[in-house]
Amino acid sequence: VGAHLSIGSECVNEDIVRKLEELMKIHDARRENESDKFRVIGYRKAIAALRRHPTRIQTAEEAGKLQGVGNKTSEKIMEIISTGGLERLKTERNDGVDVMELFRGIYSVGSTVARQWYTLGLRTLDDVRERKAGIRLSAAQEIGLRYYDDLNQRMPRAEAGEIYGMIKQRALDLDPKLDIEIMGSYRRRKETCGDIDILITRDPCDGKTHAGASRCLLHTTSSYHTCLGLLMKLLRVLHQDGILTEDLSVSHGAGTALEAKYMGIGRRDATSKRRRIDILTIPHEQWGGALLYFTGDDIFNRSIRLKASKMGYSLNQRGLYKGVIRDPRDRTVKLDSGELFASRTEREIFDALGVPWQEPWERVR
Ligand code: DCP
Ligand code: MG
Ligand code: MN
Repeated sequence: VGAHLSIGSECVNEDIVRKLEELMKIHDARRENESDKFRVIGYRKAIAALRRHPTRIQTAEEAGKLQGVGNKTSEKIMEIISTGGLERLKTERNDGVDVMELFRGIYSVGSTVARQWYTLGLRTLDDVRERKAGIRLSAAQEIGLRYYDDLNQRMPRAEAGEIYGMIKQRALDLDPKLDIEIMGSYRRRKETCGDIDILITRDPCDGKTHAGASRCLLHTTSSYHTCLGLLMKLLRVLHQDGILTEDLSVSHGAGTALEAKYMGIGRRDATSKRRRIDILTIPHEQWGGALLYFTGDDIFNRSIRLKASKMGYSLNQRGLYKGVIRDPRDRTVKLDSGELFASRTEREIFDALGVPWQEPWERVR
């Protein structure tokens, strides 16, 4: 932990990091195929390793030893060291990449829409505002366009903490028995946050043990009402108090997936920038699974999910499942969703996987 966590502080390999970051951005903006996606992940790992490396990289051998740095990347690193440039950047970067990056900065605009607009001849945000070529925007995209500058800036950690505190207070005013936690980059102690990720649940039995779960009234009533009903009440209060300003989406799971998720925009006070806010309400027994997933980071999630699947489990945002049967022809299709094995706490999941405990701020790329 330590030094590399402070973003903005220079590291001894900063020039290499910058060039690789630029190349990563190009592949991220382009996203024509799966290989672009894997390249992005690969470069992210390599960049993280470079940032952690305390000394100046000088040889290809040294570069190759870094986590996530393969032959091709180490060749690029050597090129940067010896020439100060990277030929690949010139050949890959073109007008389309920059414009797609600009458009993808609009909330809810992905690479497909960005490419479409580019193909239609749009080049600037003004083109989008004028609805050039007759393009249409969804409600969320319109909000994304209106607050483009605000939403493309990360907020200081302190501001995320303040907004979280305000939301937590309103939630506890509604029901003092709620469990509330902030997740994502804030929980990992990053210095800046892209958004605010909040998890809410409630123990239906108030922590008391019952002879059987079915005896507990709230266990037999559908958690659906607990999740969505509570969330709606909270959203109303937050709007009344001016903490939430715009809604982007509300969704809830059907059937046995009883969580509800809110995505919206809010601000600390009328003079502050608008910030992205995510609020998730979940059934009590999924607390650990949700906390683990939404604390991330996403690279950490990938590796712990891989570990779970190698052990015959399946890990998702609801928890660790045992006995999942996948279609051998298409591993993404579950023939049997298995049974929930561990999910109440993060520790329970780490233990089940035999993974030594890692604090949230140690789970970093
Ligand atoms: N997550 C994931 N895979 C995704 C999206 C999210 O595993 N495709 C998990 C890991 C993230 C967490 O959810 O850490 C929260 O998502 P955010 O997009 O809010 O990411 P962070 O909070 O980590 O960073 P930021 O400061 O940019 O919000
Ligand atoms: Mg976040
Ligand atoms: Mn988020």
